[in-house]
Amino acid sequence: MADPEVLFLGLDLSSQALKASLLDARLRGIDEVAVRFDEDLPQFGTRGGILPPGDARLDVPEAAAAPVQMYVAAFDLLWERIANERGWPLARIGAISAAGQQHASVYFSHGALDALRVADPDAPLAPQLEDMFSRATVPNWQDATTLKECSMLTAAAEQALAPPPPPPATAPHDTPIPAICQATGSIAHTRFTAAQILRWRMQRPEEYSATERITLVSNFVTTLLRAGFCAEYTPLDKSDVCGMNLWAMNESPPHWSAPLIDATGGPDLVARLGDPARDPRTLVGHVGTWLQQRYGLSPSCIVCQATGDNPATLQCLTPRRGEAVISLGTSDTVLLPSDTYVPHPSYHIFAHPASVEGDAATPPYFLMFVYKNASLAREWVRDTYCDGHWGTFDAAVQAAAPGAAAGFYWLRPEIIPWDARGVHRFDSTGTQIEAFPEDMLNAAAIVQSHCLAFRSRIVRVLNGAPLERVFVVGGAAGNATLCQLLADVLDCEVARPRVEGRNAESGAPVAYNFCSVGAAYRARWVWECVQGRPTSFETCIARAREGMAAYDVVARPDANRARAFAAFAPQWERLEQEAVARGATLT
Ligand code: XUL
Repeated sequence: MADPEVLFLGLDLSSQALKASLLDARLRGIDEVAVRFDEDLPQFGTRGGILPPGDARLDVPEAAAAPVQMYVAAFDLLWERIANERGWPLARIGAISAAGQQHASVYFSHGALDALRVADPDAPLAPQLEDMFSRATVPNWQDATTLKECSMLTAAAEQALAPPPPPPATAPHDTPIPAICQATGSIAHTRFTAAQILRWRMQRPEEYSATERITLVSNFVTTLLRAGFCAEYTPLDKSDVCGMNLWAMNESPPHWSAPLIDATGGPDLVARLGDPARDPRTLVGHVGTWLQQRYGLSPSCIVCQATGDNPATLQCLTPRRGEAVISLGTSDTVLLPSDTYVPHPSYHIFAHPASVEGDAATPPYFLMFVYKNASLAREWVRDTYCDGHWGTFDAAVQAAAPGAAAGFYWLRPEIIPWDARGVHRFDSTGTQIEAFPEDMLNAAAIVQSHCLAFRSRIVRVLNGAPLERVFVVGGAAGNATLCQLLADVLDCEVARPRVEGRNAESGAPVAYNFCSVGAAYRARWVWECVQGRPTSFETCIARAREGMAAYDVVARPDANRARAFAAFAPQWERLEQEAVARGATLT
């Protein structure tokens, strides 16, 4: 068992904030601190953490990107707050890991490592690293300026890669799988790193040539943690690398995809990216002398590999086979562990961040489905048809029988189904109608559709295996009506992860950011392994939390309604196809 005095730190560099969670050896939260970019660093002029359209610092006016210097300034401010405002016992931290926004990339110029190695602990990092970056901005996941580059990458893969083998029996093979998706686990996406590198390289070749290393945001954070005498670029993580459209996951062992590397940056891109770490337990190194001398971190404090924010959420909630995570927020996201590599254009498949080759305890992959028309569409229905009140909306949802009305509210072009648009309504016989007889039916129609959309994809991927439990997180997870509907439609238990931890001084519950907590879980696991007690991620986390409930069940399926939804599901799938085929219509 770990020394109870040892503490674990998880960081999360997301679009809007840099957050830190401090956990004890039993993984109870001790405290959380955040630096919010817009409010805490107003000198960078971001909105929602990104530069406003047309800002002179953007390499194209309509890009979504953040100034890289803001992230270094946030790192400085975070440690100031941790050490001087909150007085965390930093010498007791045994291990640190991080999470970073997926796909987003940071560009270090030649000589940057030398600058990191001579970082002066008497000064903050930002002014010392001013000339360290060859690209002034970090492309954000919301960027959509790289459509042309996506087509180029898709064509390059199609031309170079042999026709894909027939999909395995478990694959949902309704759609042809492009070569890039077969190889990298995702079709070419505008926000993925390859398209972002390619556009910038074609537009600013001199900046590309000046680049020594390209990291993702996750290993950018761990690289900063190593600042000082022994600084090194830390490696890309095996899960985060799958969000680049560059990593051939379909090969064993996986490797950089030569045709995609060539199309993106030419063969020397590999040297700029470095060799991704294949084992998540492999130590990155120790915390750098800059942090040791400036804030008193212990020289024995280890830095573990960092991963993407969605993989970190998966680490935090550790769904097992037959369990899923559903995050209900600005977008709705489903994370589903998988034993098989089943790429499909409508979702992403990533390596499971805590999987270790040869250890069957953790499934090797997880799938991610992202639905764009989520809480904003639900709010639109609330405001348009339910007097702007959630109470009215919920009552309407509760009153409606399964399949009473079907509706699709794709206010913005949807991801799943790809590019679906418009608002479409159908009555209980499946006939398309302009408006429901009662406005309130829109509330039932939208949430039934959202839950059925999750169901149809999960059921296809599980291919007969039961779904036992979903963990719900995100803003809408607190809505009991929605949780009950999820339980009825998915025919499984719905649970909310248990928040553990109280602030030592105030006694108040510690806020719980799943990504930074998931990063701290990784730190706890790697630390255990480094002590000479190798174990699987799941076992380590379960042992650390022994005796503590990990979640509360908030809804169980009603058998009659579950049967009715199962009976309605095939018709709903037909209606979804019909709505997609109709394209945009007036609302
Ligand atoms: C995932 C994605 C977003 C970012 C958010 O593919 O683009 O969820 O990870 O930071």
